[in-house]
Amino acid sequence: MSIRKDDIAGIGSQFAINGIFVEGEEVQSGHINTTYLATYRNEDGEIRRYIFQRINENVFSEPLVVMKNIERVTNHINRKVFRKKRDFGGQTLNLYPGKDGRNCIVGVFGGIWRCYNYIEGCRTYDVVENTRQAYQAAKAFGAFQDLVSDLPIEKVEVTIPGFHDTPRRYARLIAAMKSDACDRVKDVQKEIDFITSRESIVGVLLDHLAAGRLIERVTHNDTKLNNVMIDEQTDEAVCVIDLDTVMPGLALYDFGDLIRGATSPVAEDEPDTSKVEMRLPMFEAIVEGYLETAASFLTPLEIDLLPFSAKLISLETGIRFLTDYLEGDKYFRIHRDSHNLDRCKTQLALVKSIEDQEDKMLNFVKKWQRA
Ligand code: GN1
Ligand code: MG
Repeated sequence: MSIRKDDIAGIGSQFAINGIFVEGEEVQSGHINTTYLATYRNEDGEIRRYIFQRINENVFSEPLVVMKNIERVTNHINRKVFRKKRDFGGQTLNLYPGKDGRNCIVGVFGGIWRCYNYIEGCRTYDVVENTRQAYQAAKAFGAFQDLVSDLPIEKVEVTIPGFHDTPRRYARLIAAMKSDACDRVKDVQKEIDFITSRESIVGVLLDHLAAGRLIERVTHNDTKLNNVMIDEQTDEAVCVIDLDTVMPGLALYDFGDLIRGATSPVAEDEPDTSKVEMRLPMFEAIVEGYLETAASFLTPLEIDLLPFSAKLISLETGIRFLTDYLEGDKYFRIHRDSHNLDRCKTQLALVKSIEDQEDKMLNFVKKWQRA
């Protein structure tokens, strides 16, 4: 889909926002939705910026349910934040309604669009630069889980069934491998062997859930480092974004995804996997940040499983990238040939790096538990 400046202005004209449209540009981030940053000038000359986002209906087959979840969660968080006068640096995520009062509009090419405030003075990072950022991001996601911990779970609907069902992801990879629709299996035998030799771990968390040892909570489900807005001046996490996958889930998948996304010195699609590494100081900073805000509601078993969760979701994400590669790159947006394969390889390298350090990771968590 290519979209012109006029189209962006046209989308904006359907939302209940003030001012004159100045400019709009695409934000090249995220693998799923299409995002634009739009600038407006109010009558008094004040500049206001907004995010317009088109929901990917290939991924979210029920965009209106996604919007209902987001509305509930942002309302819940904003009510609490205002009541307690607590606000991570002064900004929270708000939905701007359409002029008809609904939480989204039908815009160009029939797509479903929503409008958020732009979180000013902040930026996102694809690669973590220091332990402070890692700590801050983890603290923000822990705080997010804490803020929604009293939102009844039935108020949030499942928008992508089996999203973090690792056994199901694994089964889909095996099916993709068998059908080999794009004749690519021959190039990825090493990756397939790596994954299949770890089949025994894919069900561990869901088995605990089925046995009643873990419970579902309202979780974010996509706690990548670049889904948290970080203050450019202070490096403090200001606000968690990308609420599309907020659903009932396991807190552990959120924690693990933080380790996956904020411990390696290179990006998720780095072609040279020898550079991929789960760096222990980043892990420790994430544990400390996360537990600062999440320890009050986590169970001892959840805390024990923190290191394992990092390994599992890295494997799961590797499985998802490889499946998409074998199926012809239909899910994750790619920017080059073999992009999904490169992404898969970094995930598997991360799994290996975590395995090599799992004892040390566990020791750190145990030390924290005893303190
Ligand atoms: C996708 O949209 P984005 O880039 O924040 C994906 C996540 C993956 C992530 C991997 C709805 O997130 O599950 O972990 O890519 N989101 C969806 O980078 O599938
Ligand atoms: Mg995102």
